[in-house]
Amino acid sequence: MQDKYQHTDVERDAHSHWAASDAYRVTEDESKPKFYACSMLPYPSGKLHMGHVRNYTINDMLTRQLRMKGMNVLMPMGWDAFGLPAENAALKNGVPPAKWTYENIAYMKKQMQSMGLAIDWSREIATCDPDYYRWNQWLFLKMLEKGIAYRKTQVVNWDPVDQTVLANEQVIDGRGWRTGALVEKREIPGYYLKITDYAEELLGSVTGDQLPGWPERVKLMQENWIGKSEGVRFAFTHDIRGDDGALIGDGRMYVFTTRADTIMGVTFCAVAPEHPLAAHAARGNAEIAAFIEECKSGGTTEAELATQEKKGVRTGLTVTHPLTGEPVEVWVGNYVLMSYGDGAVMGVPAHDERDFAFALKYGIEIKQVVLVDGETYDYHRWQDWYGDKQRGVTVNSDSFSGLSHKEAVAAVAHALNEKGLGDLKTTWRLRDWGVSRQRYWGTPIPIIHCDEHGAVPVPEKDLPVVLPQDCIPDGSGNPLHKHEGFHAGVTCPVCGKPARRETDTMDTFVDSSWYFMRYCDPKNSEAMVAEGAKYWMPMDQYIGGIEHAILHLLYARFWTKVMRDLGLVTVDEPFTRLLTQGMVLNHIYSRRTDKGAKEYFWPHDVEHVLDEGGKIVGAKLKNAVGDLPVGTPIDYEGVGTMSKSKNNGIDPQDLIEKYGADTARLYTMFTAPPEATLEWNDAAVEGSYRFLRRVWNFGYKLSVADHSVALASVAGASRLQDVPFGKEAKALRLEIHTVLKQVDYDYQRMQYNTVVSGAMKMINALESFKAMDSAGAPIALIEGFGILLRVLYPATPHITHALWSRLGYAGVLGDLLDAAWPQVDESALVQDEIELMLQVGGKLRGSIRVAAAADKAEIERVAVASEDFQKFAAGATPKKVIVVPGRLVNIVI
Ligand code: ANZ
Repeated sequence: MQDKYQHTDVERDAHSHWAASDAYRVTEDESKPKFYACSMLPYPSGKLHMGHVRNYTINDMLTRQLRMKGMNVLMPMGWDAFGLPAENAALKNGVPPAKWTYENIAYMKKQMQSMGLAIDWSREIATCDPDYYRWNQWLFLKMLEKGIAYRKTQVVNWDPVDQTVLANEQVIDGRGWRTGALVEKREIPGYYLKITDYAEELLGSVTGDQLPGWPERVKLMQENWIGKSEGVRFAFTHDIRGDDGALIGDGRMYVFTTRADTIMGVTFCAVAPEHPLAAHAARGNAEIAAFIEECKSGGTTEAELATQEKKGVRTGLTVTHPLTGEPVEVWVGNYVLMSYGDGAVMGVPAHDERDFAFALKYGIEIKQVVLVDGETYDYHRWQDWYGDKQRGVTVNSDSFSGLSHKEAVAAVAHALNEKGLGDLKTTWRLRDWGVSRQRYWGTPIPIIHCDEHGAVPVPEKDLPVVLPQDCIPDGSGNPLHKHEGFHAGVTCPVCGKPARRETDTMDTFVDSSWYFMRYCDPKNSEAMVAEGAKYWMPMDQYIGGIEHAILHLLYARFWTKVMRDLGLVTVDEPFTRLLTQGMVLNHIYSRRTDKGAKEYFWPHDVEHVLDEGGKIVGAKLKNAVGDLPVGTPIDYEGVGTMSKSKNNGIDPQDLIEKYGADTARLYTMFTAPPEATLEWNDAAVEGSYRFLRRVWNFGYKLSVADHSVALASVAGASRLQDVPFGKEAKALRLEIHTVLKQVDYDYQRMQYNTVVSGAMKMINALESFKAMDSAGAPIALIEGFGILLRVLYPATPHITHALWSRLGYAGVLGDLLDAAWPQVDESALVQDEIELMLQVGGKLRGSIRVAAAADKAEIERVAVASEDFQKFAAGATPKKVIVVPGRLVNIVI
């Protein structure tokens, strides 16, 4: 055995050992309980970042430990290989997205392998592989048949210069990211999936008790996104006619409100810029037309709408209030969404904050109709109580006055219903999922366009529709339009006449909605999923970033339910437990250049400037950077997520090369609990490495003696109870087993940082044990170190594997991969003697040791006689002695 810890040799040996036995390949073994743990599949961006290292190490610790506990564990890996960055790289470097993607995959796979992850690579998937995405296409066809997928027009971002559709993230401040041209909204046809049909069920399991293993905050985010809203939908009648003389909307302008109790406070109505009444008013009115045009270039997300300034124009149209019969003016408002409710709102400035701002700006009447006792209404300033549903009582509302929110809503709904104008209604925020993307690098949508028969589904037998691998996007639209090979020989499945393929591809969220099920049957060419999914699903533990808490998880849940309804799987929910790992952060250092631009500096080039209290007050260069000399003052921005653009990322590869994968793994596990953020700290990386060296050194010292006798007794664990351990050996066993008990609990709750601190306590206890002549000492040591190795193994599998084999544990207890998890020996926890805190007059003055079985009188006697007490009492006699069993003795003098 090498006397020094050589991580490169240790890790190489471990890798070849595992490779030789194909150690992580799993099958559907019915004789064992299964456990399926999976990390969200990475995008093959080029190389691993620290977030990946953290995520996969959590997954690895979980599966390695559960395997030792006798479970059949699956940890798969794959690549979310379609998407925009590959197209952007193609634009920049002229390499086809396929080539770029596969090269990245190869490199990142190597990196993962160097981390020593227990991945079953036989199940690897790349979503850009036709064997995978054919099933996206297949299920899409099934959804079309069932009416879950359908075609309708959609609004897209159009870049008029590049003549291309832009993704939302390619629109920056309303302009195309490449051309800088003002982006237009265009309506084009696309495919949608009816996720709204599943809204109630998707909501039910996040609000009910079906997902106890999910973080509350993620469930709440899903709940808000689905956004079930109970209110009243009703119509304002009118006789506004279009150019054809027909009543627009049959003479009814519908609105949705959650505050029907405020209906008597309506002083205006507002419609979305895309509403038919707005379009009508804009005809022949340049001001309105210009306003609508202006709204088109604004943001479309709800967040953008919520923060932008509320603006509008009067249409000159009026509608009739359904209960008072009074005319109400109609405005066009930029804060009204066409896609929510009916694209129109009743304006109640007195009780809705947006309407209030709008009314103040345009001088619209504000009419108070709700009162909260003891409050005074101020018409110039919004106060929170104006919108208070709980405490409010209706006023100024004729027959609806004096009612609570609930009573008033019911009464108003009833009155509207009597008039045939409206009723109670549930509205959802959730929209159907638009899956068409006007992009190249994605799953082709399996549709053929025929002049005569329109959009015809590709027959199932012709799947997959294979995406050409040789396109190099040039920024001007989807290259599939021009790719003649893609369209060559395509005929209409109905009439057989020449036709063209659909060139839109699917949203990449489709790919990630079910890959975790494909891992279960990765090579099946007959079916999307089969026996494997029956065995492994639902997934027992899913691990990923909080940034996927809404869309990805919602789509995956929806997709699973669709597959269930098609009889493909039997589970309702795909993920039993979810862990959202915290971000990895690092310090950010920057400086304004002479030209006013911001320049970021690598943390290794900078040192902190501290005040007397040790607080960071600034920073300066400790290495010369470019023209800047050592000592140049630099701005310290605090900590933030590691990112390329801020020069504060740490490359895991450097870390692995310098210290080894075990240190990288240990560090990320030790520094923070998995769900908390992790602040980078170079000194702590060093510390992790030093700790592993200590473990190695201890193992090396043990290795020089022959331990076959001790190993034999440790292997036959039941006989350990009979060993007459001496006092010191007993104390060591007490410490080791106490920590083991804590560690067991921490493993169960995936609190891996304290698992590592447990291991540190163990090495401390082992190192400080010197009483080799204590009875049973060698056994206690060999037992203790064997426990330490197993406790540490899931975090640092290489070094522990090496020590386990070289010290002979493997010979008696088997390969560490499948060695039984150590059992807490309850008899080792029984103490002969215990230590109690000694207080005098409530102040800590020392401690005493008493027999564990000592009664109160005996404890009092020992305490009063103790040296610590005598010193402080200085002859005084005890007035009272208080004993808190197992903890302390307090003597009052
Ligand atoms: C009048 C009113 C008075 C409202 C009041 C609120 C407070 P949630 O809870 O999110 O469903 N609304 C309806 N359709 C809209 C649209 N297309 N665009 C923008 N806003 C719309 O919100 C329902 C409320 O959002 C509705 O209730 C409506 O304003 C507004 F004191 O009606 B309320």
